Amino acid sequence: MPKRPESSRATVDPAAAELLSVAEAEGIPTVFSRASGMAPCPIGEVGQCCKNCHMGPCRLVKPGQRGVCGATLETVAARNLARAIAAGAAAHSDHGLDMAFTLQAVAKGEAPGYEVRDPHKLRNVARLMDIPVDGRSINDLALDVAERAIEDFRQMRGELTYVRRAPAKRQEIWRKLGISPRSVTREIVETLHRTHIGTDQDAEHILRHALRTALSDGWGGSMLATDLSDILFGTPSPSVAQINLGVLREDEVNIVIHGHEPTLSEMIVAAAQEPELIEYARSKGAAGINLCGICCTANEILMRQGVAVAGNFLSQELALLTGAVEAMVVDVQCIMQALGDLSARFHTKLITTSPKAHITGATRVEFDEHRAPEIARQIVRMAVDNFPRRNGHVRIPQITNDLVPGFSHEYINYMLGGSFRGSFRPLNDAVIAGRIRGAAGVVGCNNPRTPHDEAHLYLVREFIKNDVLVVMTGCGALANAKVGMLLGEAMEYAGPGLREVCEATGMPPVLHMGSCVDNSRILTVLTQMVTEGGLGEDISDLPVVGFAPEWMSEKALSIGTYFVASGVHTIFGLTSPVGASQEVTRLIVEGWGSLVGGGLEFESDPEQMLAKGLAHIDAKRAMLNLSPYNPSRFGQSGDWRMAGLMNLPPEEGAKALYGKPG
Ligand code: BF8
Repeated sequence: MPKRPESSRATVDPAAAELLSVAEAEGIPTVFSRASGMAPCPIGEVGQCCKNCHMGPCRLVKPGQRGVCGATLETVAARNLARAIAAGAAAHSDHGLDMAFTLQAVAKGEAPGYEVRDPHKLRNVARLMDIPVDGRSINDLALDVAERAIEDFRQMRGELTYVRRAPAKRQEIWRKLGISPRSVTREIVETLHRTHIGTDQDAEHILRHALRTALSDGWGGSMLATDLSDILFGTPSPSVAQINLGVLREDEVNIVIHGHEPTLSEMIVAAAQEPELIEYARSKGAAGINLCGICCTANEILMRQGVAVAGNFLSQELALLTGAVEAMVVDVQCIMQALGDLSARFHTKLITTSPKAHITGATRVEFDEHRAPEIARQIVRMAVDNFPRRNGHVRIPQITNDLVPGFSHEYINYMLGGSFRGSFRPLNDAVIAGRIRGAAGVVGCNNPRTPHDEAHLYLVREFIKNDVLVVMTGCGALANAKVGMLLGEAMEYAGPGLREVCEATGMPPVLHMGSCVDNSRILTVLTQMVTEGGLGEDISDLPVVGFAPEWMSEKALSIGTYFVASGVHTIFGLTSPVGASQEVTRLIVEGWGSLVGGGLEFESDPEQMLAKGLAHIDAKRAMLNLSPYNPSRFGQSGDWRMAGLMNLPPEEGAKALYGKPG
C-alpha cells in the first residue's frame, strides 16, 4: 500500500479529515482522539482475560498459567470468542425478530402506514417455508410467514427452516458435524451455558458450537431480517444516490438517521416528504427537510429509497461537528455513547427510539409500530422546531460522491438474464472461462485502530484490478461509495476479463448488497452459483473468499464465522481476539478449514490479506480443474477468446477455431 503522510493517519476520507481538524482545533474529543489516548488492553485484546466468574478476573499471561478454576488459555480464548459470536448473532437476530413482529402486526391490520410492498417476494418466501400460497390473500399469507418466522426464532428442536436453502452437500456437512442450527435462541442460550464457569472446557468443542450459533444467525436471524424487510419495504434494485458529509444542507432541516432497523426510518422517509411538514419547515426559515443516514440504517433506506448517506461508523460524531444537524435519530447497534455529550455541545437533538436502547441525556421518543406514522411525524416536527436554534457556524465539508446501490440477489439474477431468463449462468461461465478469476466479499466495520476506510479501499481496488468481482455490505460498502467505486465507471480500474463481463452485462465490478444483516444475500448468491452448476457441489468449492479488513464489532465475528461455517475462507484485519493461543488460532484456521471447508484468519497487513485472498481463489480454481488465471488472455471480446477454454494461447486458439490467427 502507498505510504501515507503522518497527518492523514486517522482517515483517508477528506470530509472526515476536514472535520477532524476542527475537532482538534476546538479540543472536542472524538473516537479518533479517544483511541489514540487509550491503547487497547494487551491482555483482553488477544483473548487472555477471563471474567466469567468472580474468583477472577484471571489474566493468563505466563506460559502454562491457569485461571483460579484451572481454566487453560485455550479454554478462555475459545470461550471469549464463542461469547462474542453469540452476542453478534443476538444483535442481528433480535433485529430480525422485530421485523417478524412488524409483519405480523401488518398482516393483522394493526400497523397503520405499513403494507406488504413486495407480494412477489412474500410468495417466494412462503414457498421456501412450505406455506400454501395459491388463492390466499396477501395479509393471510403474510400472517403465516410472520408466525413461521417467529417460530424459527424460538424453536427448541429440529432445524431452522432456511437450512434447506443451502446446497444439499452443505446441509449434509452440518448434519454430520451436529451443527445444523435449531434456532438462534436455542444456540445462544447453549453458548452462554457452555461458557459459564465449569461447563464446557474443551476448546475444540466450544468452538464447534460457536459455528452452530453463527449459522443460526446467517441462515436464520439475518436471512429472515433481510427477507422480511424486503417483503415489507421492497426488494432493492439499483438507483443513484449521494454519499459523504456534503449531503448535509446548510439551508435545510437536517435529520440524520443512525442505527440498524428500517421500521422507523422508512416512516421518517415518508414523513419528511409530507407537504404539510415541508411547509412547516419553511415557516421556520428552512428551505426544506433533508434526510440522510449513517451506518446500516443508512444502507437500508439507501438500498430501497435511494436516501443519501452522510457516512459510515466513524463519521457519526463528525456529522454532529458540522453544527448543521437538527436531529440525529437512533435505534440500535453501533451508536457511540459519546453522541450524548457531543450533541449537547451543539443544538442537535439526539433522539433515541428503541425501547431496548436508552442513552443518558438523549430525548426519548419510543417507537411503536402500531403508531409509526404518528411517531415519525412527531420526530420530524421536533427536528424542524430545532432549526431556529442553530447556534453557530455551520461547517459542512463540500464533498460528496455518487453511488449506485441496490444489488439484491434477485436483481443480480435479473441483471444477468432479464425477466424471463434470469440466471447466474453468465456469472458462472465467466468464472469458468477465467474472465472473472473469483469473487471476494469485502464487508464490515471501521475501526479507529486502523486508518478509516483505507484497507477497504485498498483491497477492493486491488481485487477488481486482479479480475476478482467484489460484493460489499455495511460500512465497507459506504467507504468505497465515498470514492466512487460503487459506480459502473469503477470498471476503469478492473482487470481486462472482469471489465469485459461488466461491459457485456452492465454489471459494475463492485456490488453493494446492503446492510450487515444483508450478508445473508451473499449466502444466497453463493448457493445460487453452486446450484447453477459447473463450479462444484458446495459453497466450499467456489473460488471465493471473505474479508472484514476494519472489523470491530461482535456482529462482524458472527458474520465471519457463519461464512466460514458455510464453507467460505474468511480473513479479518487488525489483531486476532484469540491471538494469545496458538492452539485456538490453529483450531479456527486449519481446524475449521478441514471441518467445514473454510478457516477464520486474522491478518493485520492488507497486502498480505490481498495475497492470501488471491492465492485462495487460485487454489480453488485449480481444485475445480479450471484454467489457471491468465490476465493476458482477455481484454478483447470475441469468440476466438473461447479458445482459452481449450487451454491454448490466444493465437493458437484462434487458429484452432477459425483456421487463422485472431
Ligand atoms: O452492522 S459494519 S460498524 S454499522 S457492525 Fe456497525 Fe460494523 Fe458498520 Fe452496520 Ni455492521
